[in-house]
Formats: sequence, C-alpha cells, structure tokens
Amino acid sequence: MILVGQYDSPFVRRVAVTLHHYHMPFTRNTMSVFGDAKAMQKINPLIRVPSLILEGGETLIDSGAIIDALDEMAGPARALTPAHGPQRRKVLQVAALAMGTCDKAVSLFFERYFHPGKSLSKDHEQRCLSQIGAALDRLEHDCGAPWFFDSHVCQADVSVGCMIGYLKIRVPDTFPAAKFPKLHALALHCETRDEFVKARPAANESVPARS
Ligand SMILES: N[C@@H](CCC(=O)N[C@@H](CS)C(=O)NCC(=O)O)C(=O)O
Repeated sequence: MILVGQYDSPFVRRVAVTLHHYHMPFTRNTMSVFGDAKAMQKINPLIRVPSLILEGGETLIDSGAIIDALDEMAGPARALTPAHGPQRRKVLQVAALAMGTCDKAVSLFFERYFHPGKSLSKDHEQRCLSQIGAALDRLEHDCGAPWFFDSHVCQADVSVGCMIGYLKIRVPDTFPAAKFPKLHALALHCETRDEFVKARPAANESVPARS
C-alpha cells in the first residue's frame, strides 16, 4: 500500500498511526497538495490528502473512509473502532469532533497564512476560534485517563492525539495546555507510543511558500 500525503496533516497522520498500529506495511508518497497539485489531482480530484493506494491499484480517499477499510482488513478483534453498538457510535462521535476541529484549525491556519495583515478576515478568524474552542471544551469534559475511554486505546485516542499534534504546530494559541489538562495528558501519552513516533512530521513536511 502507498500512503499519499505528509505527516503535518492530522488526517494523513491518523491513517499512518492506524497502519502502524495494525503492523500493516506501507510505503509513502510525500507529494504536496500545493507544490504538486497537478500530479495530486490525478490521484484525488479534490487535490486533498490522504489517499491510500491499495496493492491492486485501487485508490481510497478521506481518512475516515480509509480507516474504515483498514479496520475491516484488521478484523473486529484488532480494530481500533468497535464493529457495532453504542461503543462504535461513541468512538466515531469523538473522532468526528476531533477531525471537525482539525477542519476548522486548517481553515484558521490558512486564513492567517495566506491573508496576513490587513487582508485577514477577523470575522472568519473569530468564527474558527470559537468553533475550535467549543469543541475542545467538549472533548476536555468527556476525556478519560489514561485513554479517552479510560482503559483501552481506540480510534478516539488516535484522532484526538493527531488533532492536538496539529494544533500545537500550526495554531498553538488554540491549545493552552493548562486549560485542557486531560487532553494534554492524553496527547503526551499518545506521543510515547511507537505508532505515533513513527508518524511524526519530518522537517521537510511543511507549509507551502506564500505566493
Ligand atoms: N475529510 C478529509 C479532510 C482532508 C483534508 O482536509 N486534507 C487537507 C490536508 S490537512 C488537504 O488536503 N487540503 C488541501 C485542500 O483542501 O485544498 C479527511 O478526513 O481526509
């Protein structure tokens, strides 16, 4: 399998963490959605990452849909998301909130990055900050220890861990650790694990140059 995308994306990183967790071998294509847009569009018409190219050549897009396929390959006994019932709903809801927070964090980062100074939309910035802040309050309230659902690691932890990793590097003002002690502890716990260490962004997996 070939994972397309860079690890500074929380969406790509959560797929990589999941692949490592399942000990599924893969190689990487670290092309950029900005620098390599034309080539990227041949893989995903939306010019987005992650994509996962399967052994037979089939291409999957969207981290949620990709992880769903990986869970099926891993089988219900190993899957990071329970196969059915209330536990499945709970894990998927936390992952949805974490990935939705990432959507807003990416929007916030791009607003600040591509519209610096006077061209920045304060209204858009404030809306993103409000959405991210409220989502983090909810996640902090619901978070257990040492894992989100207390005793066992699951896709909620992978998604929240990758979300916090992204917030810290791209929009650090949104994540004051003292305000979110349970999430902060969860992220530190995640980052000690082999699958997270193996999926850390390298120095060259970075933001596009401003045009
Ligand atoms: N819902 C998608 C979101 C993917 C996404 O937003 N990826 C970002 C990278 S952080 C991207 O490729 N953005 C480029 C663009 O949308 O132009 C997923 O979970 O995979």
